Amino acid sequence: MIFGVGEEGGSSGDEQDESHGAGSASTTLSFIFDSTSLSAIFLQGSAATVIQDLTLQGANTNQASGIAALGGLQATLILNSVRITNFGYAGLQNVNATVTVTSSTIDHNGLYGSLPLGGGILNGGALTLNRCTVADNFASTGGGIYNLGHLEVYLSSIENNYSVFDGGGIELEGQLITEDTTFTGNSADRGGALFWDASTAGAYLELNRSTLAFNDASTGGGVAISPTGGTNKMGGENIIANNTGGDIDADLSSVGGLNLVKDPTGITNPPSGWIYNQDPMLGTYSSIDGLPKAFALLPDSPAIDVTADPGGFFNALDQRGFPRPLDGNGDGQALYDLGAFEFDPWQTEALTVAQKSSDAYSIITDDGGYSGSMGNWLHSNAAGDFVT
Ligand SMILES: [Ca+2]
Repeated sequence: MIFGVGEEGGSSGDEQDESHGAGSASTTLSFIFDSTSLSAIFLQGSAATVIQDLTLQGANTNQASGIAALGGLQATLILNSVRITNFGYAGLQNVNATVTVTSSTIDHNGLYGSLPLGGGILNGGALTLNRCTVADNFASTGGGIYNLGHLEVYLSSIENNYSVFDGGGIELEGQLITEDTTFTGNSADRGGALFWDASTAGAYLELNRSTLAFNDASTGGGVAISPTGGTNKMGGENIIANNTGGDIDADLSSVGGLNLVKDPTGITNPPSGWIYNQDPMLGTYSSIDGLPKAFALLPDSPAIDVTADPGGFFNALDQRGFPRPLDGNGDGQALYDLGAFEFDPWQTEALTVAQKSSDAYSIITDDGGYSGSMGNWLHSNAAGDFVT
């Protein structure tokens, strides 16, 4: 469903198929272009536009985007529960507008012909992503996102994007605030998850409480920053680990914060007070209720209960929307964990109990020291103990 008062549908492509799913609130529009086109949906002018419950599907047959927005910063576009997939150019081009994207997926774009800047998203305006997945996009630079403007990413997953040159997940040449977000499976020559070209005046990076793991690059599998200096801020409370090509390639002489970096060999002037050379003990990479995926933390992870000062802006929830901070190590202090996931010992115990038996069970937290058989009953010998 598309509504609003902006100019819509100004594409020069041919709309081949429009189907409304029976009994579903979601609509799919499929596009096959017969010539080079800017986009399937073209937004111009200063009006506000809302698009929701819509799938835009290209055919990778030329360099067209799913949506292009160029009405200026006063023009607002809201995308809610939208999927943009299989377009040959960047799935979403925000040339200079103010765009907010919520609960949406941008995937498998950027695969046609001469590769674009920004396979999933090319942003030159003001863009905010909430609970979004940017996955499996392809570009020359900025596999998932190429950001020249102001970009904020919250509670999202940037995964499996590929860039020939820099920035497998995100190429940053503007301003970036990222919180409670996971980068994984992204690949590039420099900066597998994130490459920051810090030469741009006024550019900055605020990366907070995010997990960058299992990305790949020739250098800086997690993060690469070049050149050094300027307003080099980095952010804090992140996990940057298990990336191929080193976790960070940067001179961090002017950087503070607190981060866990498993492989710091690529860091020039490593900041004091960070956690180095420790395995964060990441668990499964999974999602709840279709939300963007996140890595769990295993019990005894060094990322659990690290700090009372979370930094950043919105720090009451982890990537899954669970409250933080929680007391993850049972010492009576609720401290923030590093990364996008807040470890919940109660949930872990519940899962462990559920896996104990397929039969009905009961739990006794104080069995009075009884040592005889109790069948499927799970018991502990001290009041208040968890059953494990
Ligand atoms: Ca905690």
